Amino acid sequence: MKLEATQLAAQNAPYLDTHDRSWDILRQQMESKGLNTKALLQQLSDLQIAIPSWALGAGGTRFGRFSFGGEPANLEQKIADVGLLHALSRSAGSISLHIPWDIPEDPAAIRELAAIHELTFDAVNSNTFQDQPGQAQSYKFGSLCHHSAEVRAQAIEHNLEVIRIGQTLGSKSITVWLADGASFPGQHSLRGALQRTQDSLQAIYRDMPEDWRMFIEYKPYEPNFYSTVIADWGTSLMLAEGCGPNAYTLVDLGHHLPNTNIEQIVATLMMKGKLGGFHFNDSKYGDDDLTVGSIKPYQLFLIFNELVYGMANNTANNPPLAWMIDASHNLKDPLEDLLQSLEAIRIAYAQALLVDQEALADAQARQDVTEAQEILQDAFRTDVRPLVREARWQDGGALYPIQAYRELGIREQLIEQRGMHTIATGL
Ligand SMILES: [Mn+2]
Repeated sequence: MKLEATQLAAQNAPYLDTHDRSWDILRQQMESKGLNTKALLQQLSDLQIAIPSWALGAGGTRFGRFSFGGEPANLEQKIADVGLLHALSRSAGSISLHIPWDIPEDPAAIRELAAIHELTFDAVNSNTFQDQPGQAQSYKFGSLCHHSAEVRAQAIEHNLEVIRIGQTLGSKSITVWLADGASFPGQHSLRGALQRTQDSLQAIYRDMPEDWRMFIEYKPYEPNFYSTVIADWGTSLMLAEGCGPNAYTLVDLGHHLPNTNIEQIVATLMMKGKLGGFHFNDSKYGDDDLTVGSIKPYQLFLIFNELVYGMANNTANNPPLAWMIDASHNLKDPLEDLLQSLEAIRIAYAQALLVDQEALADAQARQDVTEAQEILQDAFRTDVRPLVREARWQDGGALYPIQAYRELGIREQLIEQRGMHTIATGL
């Protein structure tokens, strides 16, 4: 199913007046502060977030999974779902594939289908945290870190295979996330496991095409509960530097111990030009994979503030970032949940763009702590939703994406086409 521009225009029509009034007020406010609203609209329009192919069905926990009607049953339907998200939000212009869950059988046809939905292929993701049917070696005790050279060789080859599949679709980067670790002290040599992981990553990097980038994701715990081999950003950065200039650290918001200062990690990595990618979600306690902005919107804003600062002061040539939503939806309609995440990301970005960086630097130089806080909070407390809406509307999207999704009866149509009991591949 594909949304047509005329359908969205008709859907927007009754709400245009109300939107225009709120946009006029905000635009005048911003312009009186000397902000260039045209430039802001363009910056918002340029921020495109990848949707992972595993996020379109209902997620689950280790206690159970409750399916959702009309889930996409194959890659073609997943692309159609991302196409719907992009048509409504104009901010989900790419898809991130997980291999082997979504191996394209006919890459040319898949590329063509993606193009119809105005989508490109972002980073591909490897999987050595599960065993696949027919696989010779098991990853039960690790993959790239494994004691056995045969297991490591199989895991290295899998990553290279993922890169080859990505090449057929026009991807230019691979994200490596490892579940490798130990659940009990003494289970493996901490140093030995790290050394083997470094050697394995270097082997993948050596065979990676020159125009590709490798993103190394970290996570402090889970599924192993005593130690994760790549536990934190420092370890990831060290491994990336050990691989070479095209290897970068990837920050997943949920992959930190509680209360970690993630914005500081962003600032540090961008200072070194080594922040490659970003996985968005939100959490209260651990890797909860909740909707972006649902728990800690101020933290998300502070992170975007560092990203905006880093992009504007890019002395270390940090490349453009690969943005992706990495959340799970146990309760909500996955598409509605993703629309909420996309909106939260654009809102935080818009708020960060409002920060008066000059005034902030001046307040910092004068040690005026109160004023510095006022500057940040003034931006954060601005209701930027009319700005985000205007950018989306100018790009041909829905003024109110979730409302449009519901009024157009999209889930009902998907259930009618696909049935109540389809299950999307993924965890
Ligand atoms: Mn992630």
